Amino acid sequence: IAAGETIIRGSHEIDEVRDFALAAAAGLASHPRKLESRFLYDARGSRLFDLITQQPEYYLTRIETDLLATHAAKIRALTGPATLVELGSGNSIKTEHLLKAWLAHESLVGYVAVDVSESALREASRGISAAHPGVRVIGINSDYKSSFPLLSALSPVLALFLGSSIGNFSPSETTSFLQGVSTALTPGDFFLVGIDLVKEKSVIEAAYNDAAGVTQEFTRNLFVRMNRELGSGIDLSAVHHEAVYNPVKEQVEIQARFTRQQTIRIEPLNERFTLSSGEAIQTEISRKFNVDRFVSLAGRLDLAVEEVFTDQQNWFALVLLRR
Ligand code: AVI
Repeated sequence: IAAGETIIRGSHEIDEVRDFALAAAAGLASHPRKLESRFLYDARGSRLFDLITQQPEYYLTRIETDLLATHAAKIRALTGPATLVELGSGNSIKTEHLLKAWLAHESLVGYVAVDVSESALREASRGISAAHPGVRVIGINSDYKSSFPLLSALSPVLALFLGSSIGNFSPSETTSFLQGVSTALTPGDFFLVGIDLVKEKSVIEAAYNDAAGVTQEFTRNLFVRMNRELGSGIDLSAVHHEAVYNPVKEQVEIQARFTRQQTIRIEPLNERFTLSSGEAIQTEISRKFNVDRFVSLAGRLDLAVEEVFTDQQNWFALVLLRR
């Protein structure tokens, strides 16, 4: 392979607006009403999420980046040579610490970035190729599941799922995701996953209610997108972001509450839903983990713990698993 960057566009045969319309209609018809969080990441949503990661209250990215910077060489020593495959790569900034540790051993490093956002993928791939000529970047523009069949061909692999993105899955989705990764990897491959840990409610809630209001805008942007793509006709001034930590379920529950009655149209399907004033639509959950319980779940799915890296306050963990 030669150094440089390639973008492979996957999943574009599906009609994205129709997929959004069907998912939105199903979510609005359900009780409680909800929308799938994957639709938060259009081009503006991805930019807003990048901004969230820079807010002082949003500790997750800062701590994970420090952990990667501190332990990248150790991670490379534990895994040996491997192609890095990042699922949901976003802006790839944190991954640079790993790439540098890899480049200290090899002149040519393979990095496969998988992301649903084409704009984020193009920008990240270009940035990495320019900064690190020894890195061969392949960007795959699809959801992470579509990349699973590639993993066995790329072995030895270090798969990455960073940022506590796994926290946005329900418990059953988490199990099937880990099962999917485990099945796709070859024995001897590695999987590095970032998880946000259970901690004091006030710290967690501050991270999802930043003072600058970026997270509020991130939630509201989902309705901006619905108005644009689905002709929903939502009064955006009636949409209020709420993020509350539920200590029993150990998850942040993020919803949009409507301060006025709304009729939400899904034009491609010619459907409409009427919400009364005060009704809410859940847009995301963000689960917080306990390391031991996470490691034992992974173990049941044939992913054995190799090493756990945490910060001094025990707020965030990077868990290195071996297939
Ligand atoms: C992408 N994901 C890990 C973020 C989180 O912390 O759950 C999404 C997010 N939503 C609001 N703030 C951040």
